[in-house]
Amino acid sequence: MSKPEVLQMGPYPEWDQVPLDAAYSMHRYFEASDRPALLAEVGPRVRAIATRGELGANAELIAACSKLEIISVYGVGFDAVHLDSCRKRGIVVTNTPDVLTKDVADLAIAMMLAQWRGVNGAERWVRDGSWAAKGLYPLRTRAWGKRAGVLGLGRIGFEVVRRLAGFDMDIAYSDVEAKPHGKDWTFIADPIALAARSDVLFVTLAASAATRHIVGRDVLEALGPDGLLVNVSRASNIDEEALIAALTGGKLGAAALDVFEGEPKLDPRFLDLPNVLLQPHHASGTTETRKAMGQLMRDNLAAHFAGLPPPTPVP
Ligand code: 8YV
Repeated sequence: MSKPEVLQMGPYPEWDQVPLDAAYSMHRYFEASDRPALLAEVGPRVRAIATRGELGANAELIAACSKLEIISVYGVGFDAVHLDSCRKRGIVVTNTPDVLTKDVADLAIAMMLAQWRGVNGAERWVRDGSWAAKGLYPLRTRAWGKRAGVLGLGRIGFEVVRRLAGFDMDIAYSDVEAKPHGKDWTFIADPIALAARSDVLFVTLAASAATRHIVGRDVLEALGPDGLLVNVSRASNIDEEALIAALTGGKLGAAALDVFEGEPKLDPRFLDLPNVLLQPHHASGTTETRKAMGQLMRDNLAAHFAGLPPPTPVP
């Protein structure tokens, strides 16, 4: 029997690519010099799209694949997949939740510590000879005991909060409603009020049209000139224009960002801001987690083509 044809939106590590190539006829969309021509040729035969969280699959692409049955996302976020098209045509969408949660939370905490304790600058201080030439590194901000706000108490937000509790922090969160698993922390429905009582605000919301720019000027200014914003969710949750304005105008103290509009080509103004920590969307980027994500993405495809329900369909 011929192998199912799969359109591949981006590269995967070899440990995923080899089994994918063995089980399916993979068409590498991201490598095609003429993508529309590739789509016109293979689109009508493609039964699955294998994609990544940040790449998704847009309406045009889905429309070009008339026999599409499943979109398997390597990542927890499926905001870049055009869900309406999928719903209308009964296309299954799967993602890789849970396996990456703790890594994303770890990086969020690392970013907070790096900013408050000046880890990158202190390292440069040693390397460039400033320690020997100028003496002690300028004092930084204490992390433990601070007031933390978490915007979105889903799986990742919950793991961030658990870690923050180890820093003896006063913790509050916002979500659409108070969560049973959030009973030990203060629920504040309004993101502006949450920001106003926080020294650090973590954005851990699953992105959707409803959350677009939920962190706008009001939230940023409520966080204030001494506040720190940490984003490990999606860039669309933050109004980047407002963020750059707040950071340059002294209305917001600092930011630590793992995600950007138009990434990897981020707004060049970020590169000139000394009060921003920039990360290359790698919150899930550990070998252990990426292997688990790849396995789960392949398990979803394999179950579907075996006529079984995939393990992690999106709701
Ligand atoms: C990416 C992510 O999928 O989980 C998500 O939603 O955005 C990430 O884990 C990862 O960078 C691989 O592309």
